[in-house]
Amino acid sequence: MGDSLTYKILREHLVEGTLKQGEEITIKIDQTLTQDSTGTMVYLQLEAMNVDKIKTELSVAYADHNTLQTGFENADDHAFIESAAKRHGVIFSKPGHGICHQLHLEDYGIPGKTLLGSDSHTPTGGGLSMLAIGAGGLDVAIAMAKGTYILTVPGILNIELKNSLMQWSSAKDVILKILKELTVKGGVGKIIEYTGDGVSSLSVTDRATITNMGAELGATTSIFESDENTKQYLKNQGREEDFRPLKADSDAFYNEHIVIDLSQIPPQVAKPHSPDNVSDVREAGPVPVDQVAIGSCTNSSYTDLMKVAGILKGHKVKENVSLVISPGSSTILAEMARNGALADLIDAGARIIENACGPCIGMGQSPKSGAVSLRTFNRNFKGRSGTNDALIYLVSPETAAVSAITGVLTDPRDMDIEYPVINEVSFSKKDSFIVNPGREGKSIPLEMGSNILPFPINTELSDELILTTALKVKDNITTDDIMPSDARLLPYRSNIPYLSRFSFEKIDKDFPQRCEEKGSCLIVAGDNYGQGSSREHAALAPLYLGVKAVFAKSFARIHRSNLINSGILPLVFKNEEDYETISLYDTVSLSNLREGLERGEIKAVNLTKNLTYDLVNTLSKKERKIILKGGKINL
Ligand code: MIC
Ligand code: SF4
Repeated sequence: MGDSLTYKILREHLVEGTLKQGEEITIKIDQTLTQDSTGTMVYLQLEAMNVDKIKTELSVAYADHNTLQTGFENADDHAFIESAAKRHGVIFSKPGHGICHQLHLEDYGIPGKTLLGSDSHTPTGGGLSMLAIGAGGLDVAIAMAKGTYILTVPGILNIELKNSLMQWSSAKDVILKILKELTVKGGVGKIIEYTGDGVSSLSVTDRATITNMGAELGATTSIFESDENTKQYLKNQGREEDFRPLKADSDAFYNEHIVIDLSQIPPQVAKPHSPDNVSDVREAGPVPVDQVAIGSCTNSSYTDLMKVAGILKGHKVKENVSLVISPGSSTILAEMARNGALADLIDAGARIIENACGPCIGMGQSPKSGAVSLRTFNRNFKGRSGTNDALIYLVSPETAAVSAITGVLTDPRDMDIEYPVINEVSFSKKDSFIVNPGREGKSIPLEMGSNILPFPINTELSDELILTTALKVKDNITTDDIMPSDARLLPYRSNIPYLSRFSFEKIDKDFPQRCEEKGSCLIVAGDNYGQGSSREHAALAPLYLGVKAVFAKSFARIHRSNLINSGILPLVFKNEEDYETISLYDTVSLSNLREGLERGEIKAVNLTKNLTYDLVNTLSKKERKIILKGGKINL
């Protein structure tokens, strides 16, 4: 049988190991990206590794998350990242340039290359046929230092797309529909490869919307082939020479195969508080709306925003509605300023904010109490907007724009309005927001602001642990739950001691204090623990607070790696019923850990209840070494 596109790229990049599902392999990483809210840790870690020269072909440090400068902290972080980037030969993209994933597509992505990014939505690059994977900051620092990444070969899920979309439905509706069918756990342990005759009807940015939200499925990454649309996209960006045609063999082997008929997908909406809580927009009904937010790495491309401008032209945003737009890049915004579409948006009553993540990560524009906010973003976890009781709905740009006019959640097919047809344009590019690294390298001093503190480092694993259960949580806990991030807390991403005081704030605000009182602690969790973002702060803050182990029914991929990298044991219940029997404050002991890790099974004793638990150690040999050493930095 032939190769999938994924296997072709993995084969080209294989450094060590056997390319077989479930095997651990080392692959060459061609490119890395970091952003500012995970980036300070990455560059602190790179400094700690004392690396002279990075080994990647290209590495870019974007500043796009922490762009509200309500105090000195974010600007200090940017100055630090810029200085570290110069020291290590990394390109720095200044704040205001745009959102990392949109910018990387426009300026640097190359079909067939591997990309590792310290952000969970790095798979956006799969729209441009990259094998683009999100990872914790330390793994990205190591990829820069060594040019490699270790990965367990996932199963390949082939989603065959048939036919083309109906008018008013778009790529966002496709991925929401897939989320409805597969759920937020449906992609765990998988790479999703899209094929079929429907692919040619989707532009690169449509494809990127779909691969972007593969992160919400829990997938390692998602990928499309590289074809004439890819060539046209690169040509429009002035980089036709980066094009390379790529597709799977016609008899490629896939572990799973499903078919989606694009022509049968009406506009979709993900209702509060999970991206897989999806229904047809018509079914969800005419929910009155307070805020509409358009942008994010999912839906802020030129075509998306031009469609929004086309819909809003000559209309007025409903009186009770605040419409806020954060374009994906300065190139897009400048083009819309030149062609007049920006004026159409402003005339309609849109609030234009910076080219950045903005409201997607609660960095400003938190909605009013109890508000309904329609967003073209990718995550609608409770509290992520910065307003804990807000109800966030995820929709396409078309549905968002139409609903901003009507003031209620509206299927665009139900409004008598002409469908906006958007023509391809060649972008005129400026490099005003780019700082290229000079030749001075390590002689450049690091600019360390006073809020940038050393990251916590674990100690070697002891053979016996006596832990207090400091928290018990349910299924699908997100990293936004573990380490909330909004305009208030994002400025402290470089200050783990301060940040850790807010760990699990929205679920159990006494958790940090409990840890402080009890010393060595345990977290008990349900399925898919740690889904969502790549922020290693969700491991570093618990590490700082004394968490030594997490017992869960299952873990999300990136968070599991971040726990291991921090030397925190991620252990899985052999019998899921055992989860029910552990209570807050129970004392749990783990003994003969080294031998247990070697054998693959560990026994824990609940000393409070006199019960024994079997835990499965899912650690690979390499991961075991990391845990024994108390984390990857130590190793
Ligand atoms: C997110 O969308 O949650 C973020 C903010 O981009 C995170 C990264 C972070 O927490 O800094 C992600 O997706 O990895
Ligand atoms: Fe930024 Fe939101 Fe995309 Fe995360 S999901 S990278 S916060 S735009």
